[in-house]
Amino acid sequence: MGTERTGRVGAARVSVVVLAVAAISAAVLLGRSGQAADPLPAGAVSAGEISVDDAYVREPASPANAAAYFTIRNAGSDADELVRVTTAAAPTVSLHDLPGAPGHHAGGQLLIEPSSTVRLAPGHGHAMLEAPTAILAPGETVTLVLTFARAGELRALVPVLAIGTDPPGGRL
Ligand SMILES: [Cu+2]
Repeated sequence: MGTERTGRVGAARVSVVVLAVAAISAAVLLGRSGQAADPLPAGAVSAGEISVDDAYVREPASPANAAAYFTIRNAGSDADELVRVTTAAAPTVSLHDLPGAPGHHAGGQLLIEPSSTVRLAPGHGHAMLEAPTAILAPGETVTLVLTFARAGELRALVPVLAIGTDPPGGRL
């Protein structure tokens, strides 16, 4: 009898220890998620420390060209650069009208400072799909390949939005 009782007490102590360990593990997990950087927005794609979201192509007013817009976030501690954008939907994509480069000029590379966000929006830069070969009608999607100097290639599936509709992320 005595031995049995001791056995039960021992088992009870073990389960208390197990519960305590489980509670500590849960606390550690919660702590980790609580300390995590801002979660990526829905629909974001990422490569390394770079993520892209709120990407869209505006339905073109003329078939000669179409503008793509997106938001780039750099979560890293090093600057990165958007070197080029390509797509199967157009033979040439140029960065135009970039922030800090007034006018509708081809802008070349786009610097993304550490821990910063760059949003391209009407009047604040766009990637221009020149002479697009795809039909860029609302409801269609286009795959853009963004190449960054550090993070490498990032592919974004981008919707074509009808003229006049609000962009993802709202108007700037
Ligand atoms: Cu342009």
